[in-house]
Amino acid sequence: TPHHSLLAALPKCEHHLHLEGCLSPSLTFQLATKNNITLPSPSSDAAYTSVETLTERYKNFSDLNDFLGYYYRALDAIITQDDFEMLGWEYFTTAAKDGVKHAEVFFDPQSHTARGIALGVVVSGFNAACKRAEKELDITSKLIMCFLRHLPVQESRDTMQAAVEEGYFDITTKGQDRTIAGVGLDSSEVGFRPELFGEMFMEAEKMGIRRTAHAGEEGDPTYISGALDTLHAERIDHGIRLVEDTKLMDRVIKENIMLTHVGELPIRKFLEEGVKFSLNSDDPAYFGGYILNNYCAVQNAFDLSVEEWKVIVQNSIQGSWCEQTRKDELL
Ligand code: ES4
Ligand code: ZN
Repeated sequence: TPHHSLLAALPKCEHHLHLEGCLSPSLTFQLATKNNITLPSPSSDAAYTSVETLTERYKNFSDLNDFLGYYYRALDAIITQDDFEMLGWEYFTTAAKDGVKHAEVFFDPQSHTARGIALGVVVSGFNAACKRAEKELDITSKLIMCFLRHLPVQESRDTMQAAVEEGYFDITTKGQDRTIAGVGLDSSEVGFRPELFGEMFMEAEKMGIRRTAHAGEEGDPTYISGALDTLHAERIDHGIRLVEDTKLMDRVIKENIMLTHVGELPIRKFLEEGVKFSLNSDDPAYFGGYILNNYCAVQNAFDLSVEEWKVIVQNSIQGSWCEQTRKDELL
């Protein structure tokens, strides 16, 4: 597109990227072979016949749960600490090419610990990728540990407790080089209300841990207000359905809540009303592209002015959880 190089040069901050969502079909097959893991047989699901058929299937998800089924299944191929570091590195090298300067990235520990992989293996692998990205790519980063809301809340509590006890949060660490700054909430939304996780998030807040939650992606606006009221979410991931509730929209503006990865649909409205949002990669291996692709798609759809892009970029720097000195460098 004509604006590609202009958009590529913008100093981007990413707030909505699932590291597991960077697992491409080719990397899935590659790791499955290396680790001797059997993916579903093509006779049970023809999508697993080849990299090409799986890639094709990824273009036709019917809804969030259809996507999540493939997303969780592919993770079976990831086993070792090096695998996690490689997946993280896959993200950071691509992000660097797209002009990302600071990235706050999600991971889903329960999708791995449920398969018998130690939390420390997951965290250390991703953490290593973060450290390497800072050194070699000039990308600063934070990890956000997400809880899978479709699983029993007790499993999330156990995960939280293990992460605190093992010292993985950057606020609780004792001189170790850790990067987990916050907690999030993801997976199937409808029927798994944010309120279920209220107590946990309040404990996290007391410890000084940052908080965000997927809300209003498929769930109605009460999922957004629930996340603000009971999780004290500092950002809302997606939040597309905020457009349905103007009163809530006023609150989001007043409380300076940033939405992440809103997609194309309500962008013009959010810009006009003054709702802050950032554009992000989300699950690039599944939804056809990294952050720059999404910047370009928005430009193609809305033909935004340079001034409007400036607002988007500045809001995404200000809405980051990095140190003020880093923000000053990027602004
Ligand atoms: C996700 Cl797009 C999306 N929504 C909810 N949970 C997720 N986990 C990974 N991608
Ligand atoms: Zn997401």
